[in-house]
Formats: sequence, structure tokens, C-alpha cells
Amino acid sequence: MTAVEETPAGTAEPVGHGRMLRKEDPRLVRGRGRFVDDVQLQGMLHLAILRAPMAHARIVSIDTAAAEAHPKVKAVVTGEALAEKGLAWMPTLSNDVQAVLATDKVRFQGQEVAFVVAEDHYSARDALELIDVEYDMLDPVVDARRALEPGSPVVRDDLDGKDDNHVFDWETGDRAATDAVFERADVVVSEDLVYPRVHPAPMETCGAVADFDSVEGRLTLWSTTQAPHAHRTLYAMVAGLPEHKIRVVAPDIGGGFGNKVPIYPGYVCAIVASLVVGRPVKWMEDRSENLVSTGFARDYIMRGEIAATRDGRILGIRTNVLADHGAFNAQAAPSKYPAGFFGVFTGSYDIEAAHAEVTAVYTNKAPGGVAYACSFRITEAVYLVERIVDCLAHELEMDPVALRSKNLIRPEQFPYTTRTGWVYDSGDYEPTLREALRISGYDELRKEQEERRARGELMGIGVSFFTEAVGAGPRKNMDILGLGMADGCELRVHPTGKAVVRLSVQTQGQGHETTFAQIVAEEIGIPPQDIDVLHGDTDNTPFGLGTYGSRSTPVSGAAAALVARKVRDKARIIASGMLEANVTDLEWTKGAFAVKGDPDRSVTIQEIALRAHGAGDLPDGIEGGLEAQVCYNPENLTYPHGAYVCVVDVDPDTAQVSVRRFVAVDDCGTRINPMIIEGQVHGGLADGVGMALMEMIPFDEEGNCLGGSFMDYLLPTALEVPDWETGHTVTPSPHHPIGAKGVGESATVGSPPAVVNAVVDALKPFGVRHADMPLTPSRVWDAMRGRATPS
Ligand code: PCD
Repeated sequence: MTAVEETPAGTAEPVGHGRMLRKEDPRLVRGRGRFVDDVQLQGMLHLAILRAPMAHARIVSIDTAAAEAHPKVKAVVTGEALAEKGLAWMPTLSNDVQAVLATDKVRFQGQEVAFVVAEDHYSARDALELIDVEYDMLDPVVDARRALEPGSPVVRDDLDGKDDNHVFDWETGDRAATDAVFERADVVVSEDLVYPRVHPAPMETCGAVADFDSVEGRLTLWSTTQAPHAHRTLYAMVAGLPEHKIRVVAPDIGGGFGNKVPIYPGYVCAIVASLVVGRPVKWMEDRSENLVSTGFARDYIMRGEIAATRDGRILGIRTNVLADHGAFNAQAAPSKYPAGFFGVFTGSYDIEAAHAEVTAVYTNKAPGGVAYACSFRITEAVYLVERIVDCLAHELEMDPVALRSKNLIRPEQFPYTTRTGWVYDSGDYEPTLREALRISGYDELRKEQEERRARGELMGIGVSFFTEAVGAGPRKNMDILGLGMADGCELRVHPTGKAVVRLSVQTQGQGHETTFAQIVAEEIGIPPQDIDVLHGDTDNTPFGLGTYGSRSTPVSGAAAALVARKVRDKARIIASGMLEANVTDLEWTKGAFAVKGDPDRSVTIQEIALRAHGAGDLPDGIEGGLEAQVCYNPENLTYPHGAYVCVVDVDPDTAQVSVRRFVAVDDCGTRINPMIIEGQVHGGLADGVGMALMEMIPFDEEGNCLGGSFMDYLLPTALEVPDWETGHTVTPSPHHPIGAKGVGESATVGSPPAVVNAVVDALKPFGVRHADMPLTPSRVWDAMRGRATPS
């Protein structure tokens, strides 16, 4: 561990890393942000989508005559019309296809069936009601456990020869070795765990404005996308437009959380509409459309098994997962990893053997499995291991902290190759755990719990320890649809010493305009205030795969540091000319080169920038200008870790859980902006408490979505969450140029098991060992009475 000095809040802004207020906030807090729905273009029309009211039905006919007759309607388009143009289906980011508009049948409630383009938003919506669709109802398959049963309705009969609902089987680890350690273990514990379907629910829903210029043959698409470049490539593939004639602009984004990674039919509809009517077209979905039809997350049914010695040495973990992918496999996951990074389910423990099998199925539900605040299924993996370790502690009657301590990977074992082949780059786990125990006052909490228990009160303490794998990924084994997972960064220093840095990644609120300026500032000594960060416009930024899986800092952040170093190297040569000194005789102190031993002879980076663009000779072989570009291919993922402690109180009369305290100690390597990191952690913790206690998108037997509004799909507010207590340790990544690891998703990944472990711990007097999320009062009540959680 190395200590990093952090500027305390309120002191002068640092030149590089440190606390600094966010550069984007003056704009965002004053309501001057520009979101997709703020885009207003001359002659712009509005698009609304007709959605299937049921989960599974054949389309018999669609009568659009009345809608077309609406005075403000410009076009009504059905799947059949799209099929004539070869646009009814589009590729997904998982090598599946998805209907843009249904042609043959509808496969989930809320699926896109037709769209209307009208003069204004309200007329477009009104006209939807004038479309008459005749459906022939089909039995739906809603429960993933039934999807593979013989005779189950086949969701994807559009796929050639498909006669079941099987999407993929995937396995990792060594089955024989794992079975062997289970054979000889003193103790084996199994538990069935369900990670329910939840939704990222960003504040801003999805939308787009498409503007096709038929004279230039050029399409501009403003859209809510976390990955503008990858989307542009896909549009080129779907619409058959040349890629250089497509410009994707992601303006300010009101939260993404993975929800804005997939390409949604609505985006494609807006493009098609603009092509058809020759005017700009806006599509903006409402809250229910977002909740019902866009990328959900999780929906993993897991059987976890853990084998250990009587004294608490963990030998092996194995698991069997049934994954519900909905009607189309539309999640973004690196091609070689259909179950994402679930392979890290061995967690932070040094064990002898592990094995996992994942079977994914189609059901009549909205597509998804998006990595909601999660690097591709890591949330599920961490939940599995952290819950099953607690079940083992329960069985062994051991303290969950002592059990974890005994099995944590030790510092000298890094880089550590897990039993499923992941190479954890660096880690020093014990101090992080200790810090969490210190902040929480763990031992006193246990004493307090004992006293309260004696009084019949239900207090619970839950611990989790997680390791994440973020920053996908080395392009040798990671791609999405054949596009390698590298990212670019370009830096231009202007003659007056101000700079512009252009990124391929895309902020949705996490502060890239600040932190990327800080990364560059740290390397090149230009204050962050003088560095503008541009992103979200494919015409003006280098190619790269975008933001998700906390990959911006590990990948593009590395590119930003390297591009700044490249510029600094050139500046050094120019400085040597200016100072008439040998390059090797120059010394860099943040912002200036000086002659070694003669600090008075120095030039600032601003003076060098002026010389680079100005009159006069430059050293031999040096071109004018001060700029560079880098495409960074990460050597490995980065592996942040953290230790969390949650304290809950359960009301014995109402079974209501309240989170009294939450301590989060995160280690994301070198910290660029501690204030932003804390904000990221706070947000993720709220996500985690929400999932653990209240969030779930359930369906009835007919496949009706029962979580289609914020009346039913509950999100935590300030009332349901405590004041977060955060801490940190710093274990830099050895391969990242500045040692930084990602952090954006850590808290969402690490917190759900801490909360659930705490609630289960509170219910210990009732003999409860497990209860499934969300731990609503009724589920907790059932658990207290020994009733199984309804699935
Ligand atoms: N950082 C620092 N340092 C370190 C790390 C980091 O400072 N070491 C910072 C940065 O720079 C940024 C942040 O922090 O600013 C974050 O980062 P990262 O981790 O790298 O991440 P990114 O990539 O940038 O981002 C992404 C993430 C995600 S993924 C998610 S979900 C979420 C998070 O992010 N989302 C969001 N966070 C957030 N926030 C906000 N506000 N909003 C949003 O939306 Mo996914 O996969 O998509 O599901």
C-alpha cells in the first residue's frame, strides 16, 4: 500500500489528482445541461411507439388507416413495412437478433409493434390508440425454470430450426477437481439464491433525435448512449449507411447505469422515420416504457455450494446458474464471455478448486441482462460468494469476519491467478478489512447486538468483501461484435497553453469532464481548469468502445495519461531547443522543464506550447504543434476491492428493515478525485440497499410486468438510506500507467450481500440462514416464520 496525499476539501484546487469540484456542475446544477430531449431542430417531428399489451401473441393483422388519417400524423410504420426495407430485425450486442418492430409475433409485454410520426408528441401518442392490431394469443413462458421443459412454448421460432428456449451453456473451472475437494471436505453447504430482475432506472429515460440529410446522405443521431462509437458502427451495419456519414452525438446523459449500453428499437425507429419522412424525428420514451421494455439486469437463479474444513478453511466453490435473458439476447458482453465476468465467483479467497455452469434461456420478458452498475455479471458473482460464505459461517458457527480473514488471498500471492483463470493484478486485502472493522467498531457492535438480542431486539451486522474485475479488456480476448475493447484519447495543446482532450468514452454523470482533465493535468502540469474534455461526438473524438463496466478510468484514463506523456516527451525536445540544453539534462517538475542543477533556466509548458506553434526553428525532426493521440489496449483488467459492513435493525412487529449504518472501505488503486470517488460510492451504496430491500421487477403468470412504474418499482430515497461512512486504502494497479482502478460500480457490487447478510444475521434467533432479495417486510416476515421466499 502506498499513501496518496489528498487535498482536503475546501483548499486550493490541485493541479493534478486530488479533491476538486466538478467542472460540469455549474452547467448541470443551473439547469444548463443539454440532454437529448433538449434538442430542438427546425421541422422536427415526434415519434411514439405502439407496444404489445401481452407477452406472447401472433400478429394477425394491423390496421393503421385511422391513425394515418389523423390530421397531424405524417407516417405510421409497422414491422411489415420495415421488413420490406430489410430493417425489421437488428443485430444485438450479443450476436443475437432483435425485432425493431414485431413482424410475426410479439414476444414480451411492451415489445415494439408499430410507430407513429406526428407533428407533436401528444398527437403521436393519441394516434397510437387509433391503430388496430389483431392478436392471436399464445401461451407465454415466464418462469425461467420452465423454459427448458418439453412442451414449453418456444419464444424464438424466428431462429432457424429453433425448437427450444435454450440460449447458451457456459462453464468455467475444473469440475473434476472441484468434485474431489467436495468429496473430502468436512463441511459442505448449499443454498439456492435468486438475484431478482431489477432495472437500472436512470433519471433520464432513453431517447434519440435522428436527422437524415438526404442531399449529403448524412445521418446525425443525438442519443442517450453510453457507447457512441460502437453504436455508430452498428447503425452502419443495420442501416447500410457508410460509417463516415453517420455522426452519433451523446449530449449530457442523465444517468446510464448500463441501461444505455444496448441499442434499442426506438433509436432505430427514429433513424428509419427520419429516412422515410425526410425531417428530423425525436423519440423519447416515458418512465413506464423505460421500466417495461429496456434492458433489465440480473435475473439469475443460482445454486451455490461451498466446501470447507471444520476449522473454516474454504476448499472449493461450485455453482449452477439458470439465467433468464428474456426474449432477445441483447446484453452487451464480450463475445467470449456469454455469462460476462461471472467467472470471478471465487471472490477474494484463496481456494483449491472451483466450477460454475451457466445455462441461459429465452422467456417472454423484455430482453436484458445488462450490466447494471456491474462489470458484466460481477454483481451476481459477488452476491453468490459473499452469501454462501456467510451460510458457511452460520454452519460452522464462526464469526463471518474471522472466516473471511482466514481465507483471503494474501498480499504476496499477487498477481493471483484464480481457479477460473482470472489474474488479479494487485491487492492487499487484510488492511482494507481491518479499516472497515475499525470504522464500524465491529467488536463493540457485536457486543451491542448481544445485549439487544437479550432484550428481544433484532439487530444484524453484515459483512462483505469483494474483488471486482473492471476495465475490459485486453483486445486479445475481449471484443464486442468483433470490435476490440481498446479506447482512444487525443490531446491538443493550443498555442496559449490551454488544452483539449478528446475521449472515446462517455460520461453519464460520473464526472469525466473533471477527472480526465485532472489525469492530463497531473502528467503535463496544465491546470485542469485550462483543459477541456470533449466526448460524446463520434465526429470529434477517437474511436473506442465506450463507458460501462467501470472501464473508463482503467482504459481511457490510461490512454489519457499516456497521451499526455507523449505530448510531454515532445515538449521536452522543444524545451531543449529553447534552453539550448541536452534533452537528458532537463528535469521535469509539474508544469516546467528546467536545466538540471540550474533551476533558473527553465521554460513552462505554456511557453513550450507557444514555441511549438510559433515562429522560429524547432529542433531537428520535430514538427510544429503540440498534440498526440493514443489508442490504449489494456494489458489486463484492474481488480479493485473493498470491505463493507452494514448494520440493520429489523422491527419484530412489522418486519421492516432499517439500515442504521453502512461502512464502505474501497480500494481503487490511485485515486484521481477522492470527492468524485465518494460520490460514486454513495450512489452505488444506495443502489445496493435498493436492490437488497425493495427493488424487483416481477411478472404474473401471463407475463404482465408488475414493475412498470415507480409506484410498484421502489427506489430508495434519502429516507431509506443512512449517512454513508466511507474509507479507503490504496493498492495501485501495477499495469495501469497511473495505478488507477475503476470504482464506479464497486459499491453496487459489494453492498447487496452486506445488507442481506445483515438482515439474515438479525434473523438468526429464528434460525434463518437465507432469504431472497428484495427483503421487503413481507419476505422478512415469512422468513421469521420459517416460510420460504416466494420466487
Ligand atoms: N475515478 C477516480 N479515481 C479512480 C477511479 C475512478 O477519480 N481510481 C473517477 C473517474 O475518473 C470517474 C469516476 O470516478 O469520474 C468513475 O470512474 P470509473 O470507475 O472508471 O467508471 P466509468 O467508466 O467512468 O463510469 C462507468 C460507471 C458505470 S459502469 C456505472 S453503471 C455507473 C457509474 O459509472 N453509472 C453512473 N457511476 C455513475 N455515476 C453517475 N452519476 N451516473 C451513472 O450513470 Mo455500467 O456497466 O454502465 O452498468
